[in-house]
Amino acid sequence: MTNSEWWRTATIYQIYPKSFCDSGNKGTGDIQGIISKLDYLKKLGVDALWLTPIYQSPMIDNGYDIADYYSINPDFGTMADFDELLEEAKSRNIRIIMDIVVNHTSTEHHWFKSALGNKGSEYRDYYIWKDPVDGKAPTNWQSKFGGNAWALDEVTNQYYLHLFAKEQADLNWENSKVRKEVKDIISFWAEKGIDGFRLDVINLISKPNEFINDESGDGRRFYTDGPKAHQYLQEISEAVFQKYGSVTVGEMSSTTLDHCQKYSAQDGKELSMVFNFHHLKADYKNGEKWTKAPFDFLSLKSIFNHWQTGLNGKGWGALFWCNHDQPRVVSRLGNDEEYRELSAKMLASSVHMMQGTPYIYQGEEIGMTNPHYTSIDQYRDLESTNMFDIMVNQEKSVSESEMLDILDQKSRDNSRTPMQWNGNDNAGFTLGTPWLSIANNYQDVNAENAVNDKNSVFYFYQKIIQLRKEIEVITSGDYYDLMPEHKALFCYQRESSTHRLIAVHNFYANEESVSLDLKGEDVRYILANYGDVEFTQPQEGMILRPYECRVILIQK
Ligand code: TEU
Repeated sequence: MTNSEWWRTATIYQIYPKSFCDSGNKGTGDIQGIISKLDYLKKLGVDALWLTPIYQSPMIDNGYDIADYYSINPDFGTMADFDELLEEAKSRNIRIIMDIVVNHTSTEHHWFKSALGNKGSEYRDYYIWKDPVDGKAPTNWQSKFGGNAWALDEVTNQYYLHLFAKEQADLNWENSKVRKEVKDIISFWAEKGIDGFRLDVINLISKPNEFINDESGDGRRFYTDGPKAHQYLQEISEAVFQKYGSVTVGEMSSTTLDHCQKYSAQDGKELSMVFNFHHLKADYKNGEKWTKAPFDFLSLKSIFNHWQTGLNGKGWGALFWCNHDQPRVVSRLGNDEEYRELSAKMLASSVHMMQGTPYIYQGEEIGMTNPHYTSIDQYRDLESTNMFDIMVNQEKSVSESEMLDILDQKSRDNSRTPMQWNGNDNAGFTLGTPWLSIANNYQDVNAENAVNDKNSVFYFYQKIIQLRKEIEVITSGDYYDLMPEHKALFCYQRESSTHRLIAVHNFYANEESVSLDLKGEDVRYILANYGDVEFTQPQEGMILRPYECRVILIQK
C-alpha cells in the first residue's frame, strides 16, 4: 500500500448538505453549517468527507440535476465559503471528496437549453435524441423514477433520453466533446485541491449502439456497464484522476462483480473503488423496490460473501449500509426502539470489520432512525411522490395506506431528514422551518447526547474507525463466512499471515449460543457492544444476547 492509497485504511463520512446544518434560518443546510461542525467530525475521527452535489441546480433531485458544474448553488453559499471549507478541513487533516454527476445534466444547463428545440445547436449532440417510433417513444425503457425514459421535444419532434427524472437529460458520451467537458470539469475541482470524487451512476454512461425495446425488463440490461464504460473511465482516469492522485469511488447501479473487478482493478487505470447495492436489495420482494418485505438474512450474507471474496486481491469496494438514497439501517435491519443503540452498534461492526473502505452517512454515527411519516404530504423526494402517484392513483395497484407502509420502509426521505444535533427546537438544525420534517425522537437521539455519553453509538464508531488504522488484518485479511447457514448469526473470519479476526453478530432479538474453538490460542476481544464483556479470553460456549456483537483478534 502506498501513501497515495491512504483510503484503504480510511473511513469516509458522507454529508448531505441540505440536511446537515443550517447556519441561518433558511431551513436548509449550507457550507458554513458544515464548517461549524468540523470539530465534531474530527472528534469522530473520519479521514474524508464526501459532499453530495452543491453545484448550481434547480434542485429537482436535490442537486443531482446540475445546471452549472463550475459554481456553487447560492442556497449552500459561495465559492469563497467552499474555499474556506476546504482550508478548514485541511487544517484538521480531513480530506474533501466531491460528487460528480456526469451521466446527465439538468435540463436547465445551458447546453440543454441551447439543444432543446434546435437541431442546429452546437450542443444538440451533447444529448441523446431519437425519432419517434410509431408516433411514440423510441423504446419502452423505464425511468428509474417511474414512467417512460424518453421525453418529447415538441419543436423538433425528437425524444431525449432521461434514465432519471425528465429534468435530468442523459449526456451523449459517444461525443468526444462531452468527454472533454467532463475532463475539464473534474480538472477544475482537482486544481482547487479536492482529494477525490464520487462518480454518480458512472456505469450507466455508455449507451448501446442500437436502441431497442426491452421485452423482459426496464431497459437496464442495455445500458448498465455498457460497451464503452471501461474505455471511457480509463480515458478520464488517465487525463485527470491519475494526474492529480485523486481517490475515486464509482456508484455502480445494478452492476456485476466481473465489471467491478475491472472498475477498481489494482493497476489504478479506472477507479479506486466501487459502491454496489446488491446487499441492499435483501429486502426487495422478487427484486422489486416498491414492496414491503422482511430482509432475507441468508441471502444478505451470501451477497457479502460473493463480493468480499470476489474483490479480495483484485479490486476494492466501499462498505456501507446507509446513504442519502437508502433508509436508515437501524430501522431497516435493526430495531429502532428497545434495541436502537445495541443494534446500531452491531450493524456498524458487521460491515466495518470487512475489507474495503467504510462510509458513514450523517446521523448513522448517532443511530438516527427513519422518521416514520404518516402522510404523503410529509415526503419531498420526487421518486417517492412519483411512485405514490403511479401506484396509488394511476395503476391503483396498492391502497394509500399500503403505499405509506412501503414508503416508511423504502423512501429515500427516510435518510434525508435533518441531522439531529441537540434537543432544542428543530433539533438544532435550523432557526427557521426545516425543509423536511425532523424525526420525533430528536430529544433523545441527537449528537449532543451522544457526545456526552461514553457508551453511545458515537464512541462505538469512533472506536471502529481507530481499529481499522491499528489492526492490519481488517484491511488486508481474507474473508471467510464461518456460518453461512446460521439463521441469526453473521459470523465471519478475516485472516492474514499473522492474525485471525473473528467477528460475530446477532442480527435478531433472541439469544443465540455459539461455540468457537479457540483453546490454546492467543486471543483478545477488540470490540463488543455490551459494556459488560471482559476484554480477555472469550469463553468457548458464548451466549450472544439480542443484537450482540463481539470481535475477537487471534495472534497466530
Ligand atoms: O442514485 C442512483 C440510483 O440509481 C439509486 O440509488 C436510485 O436513487 C434508486 O435506485 C432509485 O430507486 C444516484 C444518486 O445517489 C441519487 O440521489 C440520484 O437521484 C440519482 O443518482 C440520479 O442522479
